[in-house]
Amino acid sequence: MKVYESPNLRNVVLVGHGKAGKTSLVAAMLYTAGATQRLGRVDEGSAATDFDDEEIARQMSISTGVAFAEWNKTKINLLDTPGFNMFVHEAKMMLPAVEAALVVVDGVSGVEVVTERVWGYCAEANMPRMIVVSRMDRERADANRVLESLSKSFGRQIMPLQFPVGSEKNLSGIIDLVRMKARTYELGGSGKGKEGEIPTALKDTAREWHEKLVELVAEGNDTLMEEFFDKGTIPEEHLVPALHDAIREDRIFPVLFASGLGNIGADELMDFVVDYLPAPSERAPSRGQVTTGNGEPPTRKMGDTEPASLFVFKTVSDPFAGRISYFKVMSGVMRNDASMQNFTRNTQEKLAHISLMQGKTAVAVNELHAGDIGAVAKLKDTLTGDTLGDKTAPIQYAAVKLPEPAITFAIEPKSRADEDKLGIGIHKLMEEDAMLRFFRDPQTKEFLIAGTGQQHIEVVVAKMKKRYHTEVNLKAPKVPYRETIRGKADVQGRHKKQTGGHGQFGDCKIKMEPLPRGADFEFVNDIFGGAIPRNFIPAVEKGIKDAAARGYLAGYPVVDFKVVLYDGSYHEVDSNDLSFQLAGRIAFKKAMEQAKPTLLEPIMAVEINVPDEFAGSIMGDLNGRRGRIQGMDNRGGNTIIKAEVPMSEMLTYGADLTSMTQGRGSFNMEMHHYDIVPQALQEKIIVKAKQERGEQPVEEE
Ligand SMILES: Nc1nc2c(ncn2[C@@H]2O[C@H](COP(=O)(O)OP(=O)(O)OP(=O)(O)O)[C@@H](O)[C@H]2O)c(=O)[nH]1
Ligand SMILES: [Mg+2]
Repeated sequence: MKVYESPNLRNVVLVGHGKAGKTSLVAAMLYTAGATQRLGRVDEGSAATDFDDEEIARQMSISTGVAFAEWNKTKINLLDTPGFNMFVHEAKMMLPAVEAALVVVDGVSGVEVVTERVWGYCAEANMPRMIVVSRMDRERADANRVLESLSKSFGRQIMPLQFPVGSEKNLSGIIDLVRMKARTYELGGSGKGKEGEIPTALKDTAREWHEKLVELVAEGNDTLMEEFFDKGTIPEEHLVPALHDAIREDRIFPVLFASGLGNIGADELMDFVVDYLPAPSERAPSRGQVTTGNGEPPTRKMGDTEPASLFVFKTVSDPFAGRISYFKVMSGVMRNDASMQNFTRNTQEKLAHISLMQGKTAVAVNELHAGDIGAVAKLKDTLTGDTLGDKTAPIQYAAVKLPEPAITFAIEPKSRADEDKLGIGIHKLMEEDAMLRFFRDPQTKEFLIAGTGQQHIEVVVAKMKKRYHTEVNLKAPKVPYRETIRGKADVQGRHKKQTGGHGQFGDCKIKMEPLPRGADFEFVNDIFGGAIPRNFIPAVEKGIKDAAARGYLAGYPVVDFKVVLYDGSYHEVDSNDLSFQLAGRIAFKKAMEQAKPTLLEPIMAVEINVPDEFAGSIMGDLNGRRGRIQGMDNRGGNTIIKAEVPMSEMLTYGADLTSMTQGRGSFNMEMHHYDIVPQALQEKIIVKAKQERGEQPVEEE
């Protein structure tokens, strides 16, 4: 395996709406570059970056696949992310590992809900973007319409660098609008186009676009502007580097055209990636997140002469190979068998057998240079988001922030044997799945599993069965209600047991008041003069926290409140930690009685995309679900509705939307905030929660 250095590397992430053609486009590039013997196909389960059993079974990407193509003396690392809304956080997680994104858009649908979502992730990270309109061979694919849809969503910086020749099943070539040449392809052929002149019928279109392109490139650059005014054009040798800079600086978002399945345009796409997208060495130095010692956090350039550091952006728990960590070399040179410090966890790791990943296949290498991407198996403590590096030069890069999971199910092991294996299997899966959570309801003792949506949890259940031979039943989704207070309280909590022998004594006085939503919990110690000895104060706090976790109204955690401990008393002999914990609990309960407790429910931010004719009925339906419409937008015959809706009303929305729109609607939702549950519903929820926990409903006095 040839060794590549930063100027000859390109790291790109493929992002976009589900089924836009990302995985197929990667397959086309790999085949065209000679990395695979055949053109891989998603529908045959042979695409290099969709190799997991679940991906093959569902014919969709579930987690990011990593592969590379060697092209024009450059290694292009390709990170193929899933576009299905429940897995789209993967796109965000890959951004620290790349210098550019290929935003893949379907030639028929243009910009879709997830396209805008991933565009937002890229914009936040100032990530250079190149748009690839794929599936151009499909019926009703239309270059002009897609360009319009792109400009409408992303503005005037959208600029085609190519234009297709022929359309739908007669798609036969691609025009390069920079060099003003055309390439002709055979649908389903080798992927290597034949260069020639632009067909006469398209000469005018091509010229118009070329001029617009030249103008836009010159806009940011005085010397080029002058040249443009003098000569009426900019020669290629000036245009290409200027375009490269404009793309790197997010001044231009170029648009290319292709067909992954038909293998059209992959060669020129790779040419463009090499020519126009930035190399790792062009990236601004990466800043560490944690200050070590004095002053500013350290920074590293993506160069070989810096001390070695690497960032782990993905983990796979393979039942046979064990844990595989995917990393980006952020600085320095990584050699096989190196020992490195994990700065996130303060442990040492040995990186034996580093490799490059070609889909599921590991290709062994001896060294990897700054800017490259690789993988290593069997690290002891390292997980996604960790920084490793040269012990003498500590640095820690920021891990990607993700939203909280949106949905919780109770799961039940099918047998005793399954129960024993359950925790082990799920914990392994959690290593590779950043949005998976697993815990136990402290009251019902049920196992709970949380994720981004029903399909996500179903994938987890399928993996548990296949990989760890553990079978579970899923029970109806649970809404993660919370409790809070709306009033203040001032109470005393006293625990006293002094009958014979060693007694117990704890006594505290607390004030309780509400905090803003999302503030969780705050504890203030306001004891003066030793009314409670300092060493018992954490026990009071612990007692209150434990009680809050168990809830007051319906067993849901109490949040967004502040406790001020301001007085109390103790006993020389009988006071101990436990007594003060119990005093804290008693005080908490008494305070809740006074402080107007209330239930909170999760409210989801929902985005629904339906053909215009369904918009009216969908809005009416949202009303019935206590939804609040936040906005509406029209896009090429479709209406996008944005709304905030309580989660409890959305548990079966996927199926409901399908039946309301004959399968033509799609939606996306994520956790947005918590809000107070209307009074009339509170009582029902409380009664139900108590029944589920096997408690008798309390009669009101
Ligand atoms: N006609 C046509 N079909 C294509 C093309 N590219 C992909 N497809 C088909 O479209 C479907 C989706 O393609 P994928 O490559 O899996 O799309 P994706 O963007 O990776 O989808 P997710 O992984 O779910 O986000 C598959 O059935 C492909 O065979 C293309 O260029 N032309
Ligand atoms: Mg895919």
